[in-house]
Order: sequence, then structure tokens, then C-alpha cells
Amino acid sequence: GQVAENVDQKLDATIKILGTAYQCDKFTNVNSKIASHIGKNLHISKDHPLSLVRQKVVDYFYKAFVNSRGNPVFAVFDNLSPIVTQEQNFDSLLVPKDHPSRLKSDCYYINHDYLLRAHTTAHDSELIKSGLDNFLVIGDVYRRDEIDRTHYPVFHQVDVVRLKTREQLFPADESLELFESGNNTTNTGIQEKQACHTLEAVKLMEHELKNTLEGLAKTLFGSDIRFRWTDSTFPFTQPSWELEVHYNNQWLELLGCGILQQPILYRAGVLNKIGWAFGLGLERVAMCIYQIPDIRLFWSQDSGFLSQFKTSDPNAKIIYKPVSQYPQCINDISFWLPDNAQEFSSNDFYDIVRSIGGDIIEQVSLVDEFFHPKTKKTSHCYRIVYRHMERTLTQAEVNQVHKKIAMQATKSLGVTVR
Ligand code: FA5
Ligand code: MG
Repeated sequence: GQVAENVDQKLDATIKILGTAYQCDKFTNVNSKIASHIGKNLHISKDHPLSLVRQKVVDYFYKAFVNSRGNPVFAVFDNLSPIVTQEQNFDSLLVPKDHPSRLKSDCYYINHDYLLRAHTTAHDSELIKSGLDNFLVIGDVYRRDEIDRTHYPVFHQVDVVRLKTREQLFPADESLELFESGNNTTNTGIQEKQACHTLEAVKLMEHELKNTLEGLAKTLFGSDIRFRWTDSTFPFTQPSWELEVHYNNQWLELLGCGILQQPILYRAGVLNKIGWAFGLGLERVAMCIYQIPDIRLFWSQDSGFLSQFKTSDPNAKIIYKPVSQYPQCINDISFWLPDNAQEFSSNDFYDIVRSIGGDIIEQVSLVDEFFHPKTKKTSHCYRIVYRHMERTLTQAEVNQVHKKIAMQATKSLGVTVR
């Protein structure tokens, strides 16, 4: 809050982010703690749970929308800089000048000109302008917020946009149009459509959007997932909806979506298309499907957390097991394999480690391997991570277990500890 701001920033100072120095001014409220998250790119970090969810979403769109040659039509942008202008984050999306989402109390401003994007929607207008009709934007977003189990000032979103021409929307009927010079129509007070759109076009787009998102929800949460649609409002879509899913006995807001405001497309130079868009939070999905209890865990460097998501298959069923809050104790062991090295299996060593170490073994992994050309011997180095669930282990007691493991490996596997 206010204190951190005053401590960290001086008006005549500069703040360095991703290698660029920015002049501070009275807008500046990015502090060094927040800035330290920039460039971490959890959503594209190998084996990170947010990266697994990203892959699931991308795979779903690659499969669901292919061209006549069977190739995916959606382009993916997952490495755009989170530093954006007010034009990108707000103006290009028709967010009014006095909208509360622009307030310094809600956003992280670098200075008057730049802020950390508050949603990945910030890139939609430019990507539309560049000529794309189908794309995903995935990245870190920044909002001033409390820190608790489900809120963190940095989280990750996917935004998806799909634009269609009249011919693509109504391939079989030349009498149907996208546009008319009609009125905003309301149905029970909710804006049913924008004045410029025909009702047929909006209804068909709504149908494709909702079908696509229900399919996505089933892909992420399983085909039995219960969901419901609620009406919503965003400055950049009309009509707008939210999709909620029923998970662990409660309704959870999964995403916001709608029919893009036509002026956004006009301003981006697109005159003959209608579009739908949505924005989804990755943390919410990951917390549900992997049963991760606290949003702060995503930023954990603890290998006890990260190693649980090591998989080559984004569809692997993973249930997170809580990691002890007591510290890890990491000991390495290196040994020469016996002469019949081909017969040696790391799994045999892992069994020994587990049978001797029991529950204080958190992980074992092969961290180095080399062949000595003179002696023709192979060396393996294993890293053993020890951790007790209820108390802090002393280095002395870990050393004792470690020594026992070395002795047992020597005896039953014929290795020579180095
Ligand atoms: C938006 O950010 C809009 N840009 C979404 C959108 C895009 C609407 C395109 C229409 C068209 P919202 O603030 O509701 O909307 O956030 C979208 C999703 O991000 C939420 O549904 C939720 O899944 C996730 N989300 C929002 N705030 C948080 C938070 N504090 N922590 C975790 N996830 C969040
Ligand atoms: Mg919302």
C-alpha cells in the first residue's frame, strides 16, 4: 500500500523493469516486490502447473478449430511484455476515462505512460489490427489486491478472440446480414445486442461462444462438471456473460466473455466482421483441478511443490500433496557403478533410499552422470531431499540416514561411493 510506495519510490527516481529504466512520476506505484515478479513467466515454465493448464487450453483450441487442411486456426501469443500503455489496457477497449478500473488504487502504474497490464485483453485491439481473426493471449496480469489464500497481486490469464465475416457465419444463407441500423434491444433490461448487429448474427455468435466455453470447461474439469451462465457487463463486450462452474460444493467464477463492441473492431480497421472474446484466470483452474490450496504456492521455488508437476503429459491426473513447512535438507551422493553398469537401474537405488529413509525422503533424482574414459567406469550423482512433516530435521540425523543409504547401496548394488 501507501507505505511501500513511499519507501520504494522517489519522484525524481527511475525504476528498472526488464532492463529498461522508467522515469517515476506521481503515478508510480509499482514497488520492487511487484517488479520482482515480472519476467518469471510461470505460464511458460516447464512443468509448472500454470503451464500445464495453459497447454490444456491451447490444445483444446488447436483441436476444436481447424481449417480445411486440418491445421489449427488459432495463433498463440504467450510471451508479450506485460508493460502496456493506458491506450492498450483501457482506451482501445472503450473503458471510460472515469472507470474505477483505471484508478491508482487498483492498478500498478510504472508512470503516467505505462502500467503493468491488468488483463491480457490489453493486447486484443493491436492483434486485431495486425490482421488476426483467431488468437489466444496468455500472460501474467497485475492488480492491486490483498494477499490471501485466493488473491495475489499477480496472476495469469488467457484471452481468446474469434472474428467472423458474414460468409463464415452464414455460409448457407445469403439473405442473412451481420449489420443493420437498428436499436440496442433489451430483453428484461439486459442489453441483448448492439444497435449495429442483427439479432441472427449475435445469437449465432453467442451459440458458438457458449458451446466453445462449455467444451473447454468439460475438458478442464471433466465431462460431469456442472456449470451455469450469468449475465455480466464489460466495457468492451455487449452482450456479456460469466461462466461459473460448480466445484467442491461452490460456484466459482471461471471466466468473463461476450460479443466484442463493434467500435473496437472499427478502430482496428476491421469493417466486415463480428467477434466474440473471453478472458479466463489460470490460477483458479489449476487450484481446482490439482487441489492446490493456496495461490501463493504458484510462486514457490520449493522443489517439493514443483516436482509434483513434472510430467510429459498435460492431461496427467495430478493431485497436489501438501508439502511440509519445515525446511528441506539436501544431500548429494556420488558413486561409481559396478562393472556391469548396463544392469544397474536407478530404481533399485530409489528403493533403497525409500526403505531406509522412509517418510523423511521427499525426493530423489539423478542429477549428474558421466563416463570415465580411462577407468571405463560410469559415475552417478543423486540428490536426496530430506524433510520431516512435523519438525525440523537436524543435519546430524540426516547425515546418519545418508550414510546408511550409502552403506546399503554399496552392499546390495555393488557401487563404490566416491
Ligand atoms: C477481465 O479481466 C476481462 N478482461 C475478461 C474478458 C475478456 C471479458 C474478454 C470479456 C471479453 P475479470 O476481472 O472478471 O475480467 O477477470 C477474468 C477472470 O480472471 C475471472 O473470471 C477469474 O477467472 C480471473 N480472475 C480475476 N481476478 C482474479 C484474482 N484476483 N485472482 C485470481 N483470478 C482472478
Ligand atoms: Mg469478473
